[in-house]
Amino acid sequence: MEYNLSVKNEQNPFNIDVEKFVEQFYGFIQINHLYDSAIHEIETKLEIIDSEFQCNFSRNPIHNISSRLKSPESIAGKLKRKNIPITAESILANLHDIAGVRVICHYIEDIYQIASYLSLHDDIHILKQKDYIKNPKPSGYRSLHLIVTVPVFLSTGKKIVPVEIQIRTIAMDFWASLEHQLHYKSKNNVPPELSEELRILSETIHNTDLRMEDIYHRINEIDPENE
Ligand code: 0O2
Repeated sequence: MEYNLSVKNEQNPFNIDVEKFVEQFYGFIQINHLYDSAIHEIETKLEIIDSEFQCNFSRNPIHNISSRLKSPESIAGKLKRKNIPITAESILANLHDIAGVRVICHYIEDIYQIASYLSLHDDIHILKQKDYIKNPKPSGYRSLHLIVTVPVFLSTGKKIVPVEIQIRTIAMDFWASLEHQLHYKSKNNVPPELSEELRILSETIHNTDLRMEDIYHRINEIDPENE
């Protein structure tokens, strides 16, 4: 069946400019593919760092890697907040966190080691680093954020794609996941005293991280074969 969408009629009640719609639609599909490919490139690099660590030191610094493409709602919300038009071109030009990779490490020192190994890759360029471990957010949030660019090779040539990498410990991730869920559930209306309690809990969790790392080193001093 042929649909006539070029004018406002029963098949096109909103009088959509179909040509423009199709162009934008394919634009978004291409963007999706590009960022998804960039995520694969970064994940592969991280997996190689982790397995080399296992070969050399008989332990894995990475507990788990996950990734996500920013949701359309979240993209639209961020562009709106920044007063930027919602188009494929402006997404490419203005947002650096469409592709996100989260790396969960065992110890705090693993976080900095992973970041430093990654920075040695000559096809990776670190655009921005935010250290929310040394400078936690007022909420208590701790994590190391890197905005990096990675090349993706397509049939049309090389594209340089930004990816946000969040690196944190299991303990920091435990806090961030629950805190995010609590804020989401309460639609951001968390009373100040509960926000303060969450911040204090983040300190407690951070102290636990430091003590676990200390125990790890003390055990390795007893049995240096492990380090
Ligand atoms: P989602 O769903 O992950 O996309 P920017 O303009 O990019 O520099 P932005 O986006 O505020 O500024 O960057 P920031 O604060 O460095 O990092 C944003 C991301 O960090 C968030 O993603 C969260 O994943 C995480 N994050 C930051 N602050 C907190 C916090 O207080 N609690 C928790 N649980 N997570 C936090 P988005 O964009 O919010 O969402």
